[in-house]
Amino acid sequence: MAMKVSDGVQLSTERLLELYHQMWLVRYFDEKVDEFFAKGLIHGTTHLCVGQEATAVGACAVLEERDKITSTHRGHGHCIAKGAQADRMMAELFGRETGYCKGKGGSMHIADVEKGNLGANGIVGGGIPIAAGAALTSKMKNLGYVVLCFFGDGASNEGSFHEAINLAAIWKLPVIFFCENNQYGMSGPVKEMVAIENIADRSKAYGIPGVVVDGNDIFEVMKVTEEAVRRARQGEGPTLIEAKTYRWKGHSKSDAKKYRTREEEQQWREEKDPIEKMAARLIGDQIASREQLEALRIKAYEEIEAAVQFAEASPMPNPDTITEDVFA
Ligand SMILES: Cc1ncc(C[n+]2csc(CCOP(=O)(O)OP(=O)(O)O)c2C)c(N)n1
Ligand SMILES: [Mg+2]
Repeated sequence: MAMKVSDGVQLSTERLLELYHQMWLVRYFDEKVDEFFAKGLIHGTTHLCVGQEATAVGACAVLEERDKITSTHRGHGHCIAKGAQADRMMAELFGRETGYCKGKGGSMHIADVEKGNLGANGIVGGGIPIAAGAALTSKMKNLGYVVLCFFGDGASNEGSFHEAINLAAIWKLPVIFFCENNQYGMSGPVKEMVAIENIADRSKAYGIPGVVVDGNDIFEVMKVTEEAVRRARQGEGPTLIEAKTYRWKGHSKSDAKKYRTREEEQQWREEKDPIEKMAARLIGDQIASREQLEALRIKAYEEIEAAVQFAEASPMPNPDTITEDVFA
């Protein structure tokens, strides 16, 4: 069986189930990170994307392996969705030698260039010009890949956003600007930080298409992203996508969330859970049974448990290597 998501996207049952499993991998990865932070076993800081699984998984689902992404400070989901190994990611967060940066970088420095992930970024809006630059390389060298740039609602107020989007527009670069509007930038509600209803409308100022999508509906995310990827690949230039979603957890490790209500959180969790939304569609369209989906959830849970075990069993970096891989 297969499901037609749009004119451009037709997915086999196998692929749909793979994506469902990936959504749970993203959720359990960040739930585990939350747990270990609370126990003091992970140091530094981290930003969790629980509740935002459909943007990461849906957007990356319509990319090819050769395509690239740039990520953010809230990037674990992007990483997993672009093919990173959960065990090496977890090891990085635990500061172990087997991690993506040999344990020296942590959450906001994970990159996986082999899979086309140009990296997380601790600088809000920092990935946007990098994405435009990588897209310029693709165009000038005729390499055929497109670049999908993840960034937040807060980042869309940075100068880097406006400068990069303008260059990408005039040069018709193969880039997709994918804004994950999770309603807040730290404690700032987007409604108080942006004077227009939709961030996607900023596209008009640059002469490119802008589209608003339900970021908690993976099928809608795939549909609009596929169209943006098609345009980019055919030399028609960038698209600005704004996916409306919600982060279930606080901004970072210590956040009393005084800037929003528990009722609002409950509403997003109970009525708009992206994983449950996908499950309902798969069951409704008779692609899968509830039991099949449960088995995939459990499989993902076990894989994340194994990732934790791998991280815990891995050695700490040798202190003699402290100056290696460091740029001065
Ligand atoms: C240039 C810069 N300014 C400020 C910060 C501090 N900071 C870290 S995350 C964040 C909020 C970003 O909000 P948004 O882009 O909406 O992403 P979200 O955290 O909601 O995923 C801020 C202000 C930073 N890291 N870099
Ligand atoms: Mg935000």
